[in-house]
Amino acid sequence: MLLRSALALLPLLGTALAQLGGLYTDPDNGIHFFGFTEPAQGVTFGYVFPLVVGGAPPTEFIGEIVAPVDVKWVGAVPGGAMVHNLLLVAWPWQGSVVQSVRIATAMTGPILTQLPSTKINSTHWKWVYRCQNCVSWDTPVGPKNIPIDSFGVPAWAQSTVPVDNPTDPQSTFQEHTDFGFFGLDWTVAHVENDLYQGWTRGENGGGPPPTPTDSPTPTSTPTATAVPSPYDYIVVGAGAGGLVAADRLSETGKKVLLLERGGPSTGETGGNYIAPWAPGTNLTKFDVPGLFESMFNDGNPFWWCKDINVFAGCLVGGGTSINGALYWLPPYSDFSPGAGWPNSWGNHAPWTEKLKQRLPSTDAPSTDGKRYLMQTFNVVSKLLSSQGYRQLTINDAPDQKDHVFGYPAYNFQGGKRAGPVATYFRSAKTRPNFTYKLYTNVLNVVRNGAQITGVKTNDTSIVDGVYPLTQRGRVILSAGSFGTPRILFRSGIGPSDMLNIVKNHAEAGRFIPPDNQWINLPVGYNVSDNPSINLVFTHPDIDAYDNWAPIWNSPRPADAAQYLKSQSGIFSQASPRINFWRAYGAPDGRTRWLQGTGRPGAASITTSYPYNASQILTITTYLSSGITSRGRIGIDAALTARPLIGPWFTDPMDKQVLIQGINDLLSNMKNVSGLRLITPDNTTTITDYVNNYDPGSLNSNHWVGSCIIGTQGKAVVDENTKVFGTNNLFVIDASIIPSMPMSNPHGAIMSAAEQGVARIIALSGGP
Ligand code: 6FA
Repeated sequence: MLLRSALALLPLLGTALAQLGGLYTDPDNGIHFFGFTEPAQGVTFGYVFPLVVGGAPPTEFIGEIVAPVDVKWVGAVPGGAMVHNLLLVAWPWQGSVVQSVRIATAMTGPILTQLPSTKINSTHWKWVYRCQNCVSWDTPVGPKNIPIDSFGVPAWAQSTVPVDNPTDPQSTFQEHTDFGFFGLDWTVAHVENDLYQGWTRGENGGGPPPTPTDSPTPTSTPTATAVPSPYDYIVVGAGAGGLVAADRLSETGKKVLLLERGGPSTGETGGNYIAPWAPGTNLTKFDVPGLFESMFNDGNPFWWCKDINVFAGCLVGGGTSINGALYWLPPYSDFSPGAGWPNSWGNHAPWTEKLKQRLPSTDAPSTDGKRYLMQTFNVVSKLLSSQGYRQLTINDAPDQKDHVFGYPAYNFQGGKRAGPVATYFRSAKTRPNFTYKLYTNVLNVVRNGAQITGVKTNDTSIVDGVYPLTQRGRVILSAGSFGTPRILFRSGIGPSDMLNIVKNHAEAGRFIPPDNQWINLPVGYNVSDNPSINLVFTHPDIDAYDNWAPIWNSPRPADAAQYLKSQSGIFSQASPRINFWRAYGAPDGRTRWLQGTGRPGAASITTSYPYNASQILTITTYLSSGITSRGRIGIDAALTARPLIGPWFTDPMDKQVLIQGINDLLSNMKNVSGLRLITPDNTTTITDYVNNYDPGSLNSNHWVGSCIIGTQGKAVVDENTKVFGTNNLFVIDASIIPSMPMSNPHGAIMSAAEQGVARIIALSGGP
């Protein structure tokens, strides 16, 4: 991560697992609905149809949505998937409910009528409606309908962020903050026509509710009958590791399925979260590099994983779609035996070369080749030069990391975020043997002892939510340093304390293999992350860029216009303006490296000094390669993934070296006229500042090592990235990396993925 840490825990909204709906009677109107209350915000969705008479299917239904007032808009999709489907959207506005039908393609005139039991009180709003001509419709991909004579999987979506113009029923709105599906047996969601017609006239109740035998019981098994055809490779997670793996696997011509729990990110993936100043473009928040800082102060941060209590991106691209995009080619030492890699990984350079061919870096991302807002570079480079540092093009000499500084290298192309999404994912999608599914959360692998036969997901449109493997098929977990361990725990792989948490969980406990099939591996141990300490300065030359606060809503007009015109200027770059490294020997005989990143602005300032807020800059100092501290991550009783033991400064030598590095950096500040340190101020020493630093703020979100590569007994995966004790389960993501890379890690992760996936392809016994 760059400069940010999850000071506050993200709210736990709950995972969007599909569950079964059932019969309920609304006491306000006596209507017998078939529906479901989702567990995140407690929004209820109900539907009821008239009976099928004389073979003529009904063309309409009555529905309702009941939502807490905190929920600002709700969408119901009875047909079950968001694309080419009937979408009904409603929100409360000044005592009324505003309603609309959304569908991109032709429909024979849906008629929406609000029924009288619609109401709003101090805690909830309720929309009861009749939807005529709403059961079937045409789409560019053929006719679609609500499957009223079978089992269906209606979808729902909602947001805690209001629509853009609440008086306009066709108002635009930002992407939902939560969504899900539930299973419903539409065949029983019908009542006598007379009763139904009475309800359409606003009559209350009447008639007995359908007998229990007519209605689905919430505990019954879904009757989804679709069984997907088996895949040769299933890759779980579309992040830094997963996209490299999926693309390379699909090059082999084998049948590859990529499952991603989140939704689209950049415009090319279907993302549409666009700043108010870029209407009509496909330049989403995830495309525009200069919007990076706005990831952390947005009212609708749907991209963060809600069930991981540090920052992690749950969308296409994973962390690479929301990060600062600092992209470093790894030095030799990152993959050396000394860093914990198996000897057979020693000659790693060709794999980094493959990565570089596919995704070159740039340190001048603006399309006009110029660099903007460079005052921070100028000030900090003066400080470093006077300490014997020299300037390099960093990625031209990855092995030179002592006393060097340079312009930040990014994964941007054409002034936009590129990363693995605009490269590996783009090419995978062109291949007919490659399939990907979004919003598909993998819960566990399905295994029979050592053999994995498929993955279980939240997809209720297929039998048991399971995507099967071919007989010699393989699963590759790429769900990240927290996501992959959780899937392993839920699959009965890991330390027994974590597996027992799963076993005791009401839902997950039903699917964990029996104890005698548990595989005891150190999943979650050996975790490291860079401890990072922020130093805040002022200098009269600095333009703090309004501390990045207005960039989403009201940026400096000329900068926004320049970017819109040609993807050039300040918005073509994320906030960092300089990076540097220095090596330190230590009394324990190890070498550790200090990394620094400088940028205009500051995430937080604690100072007794008066200061000019328009002249602030931050240097984040990290301890990187050579670090010896380790922590542990795991899950709690709600299955939220979280650090159990923080990985920072468990070895005091790490802290000693970082303090030394900071003192050295500050030692000759007087050589840079006008440079003033404001955080920490003169009320504390550097040692006390580091000692008293909030442990949560030490987090860099560069987590590695939770499924460490190495030898049996010490590691989770072997030198071919195969999980010990299994025949066909592999891991390719940050979690296999045995120790902190030299720099912000996504370059090293993608490079590791190149070698890892090549080993999987070459390994005998596969598809
Ligand atoms: N790394 C850098 O190199 N440079 C940076 O500037 C940088 N900045 C940041 C940063 O600013 C933030 C806020 C964060 C959170 C991280 C940063 N990092 C930076 C770190 C870098 O992004 C991560 O190290 C890197 O993305 C990790 O790559 P992995 O492949 O290990 O994991 P990802 O998180 O990228 O992807 C996991 C994917 O799996 C996600 O798309 C997720 O939605 C999906 N997933 C998780 N569980 C799943 C499940 N059960 N089913 C299906 N999909 C799942």
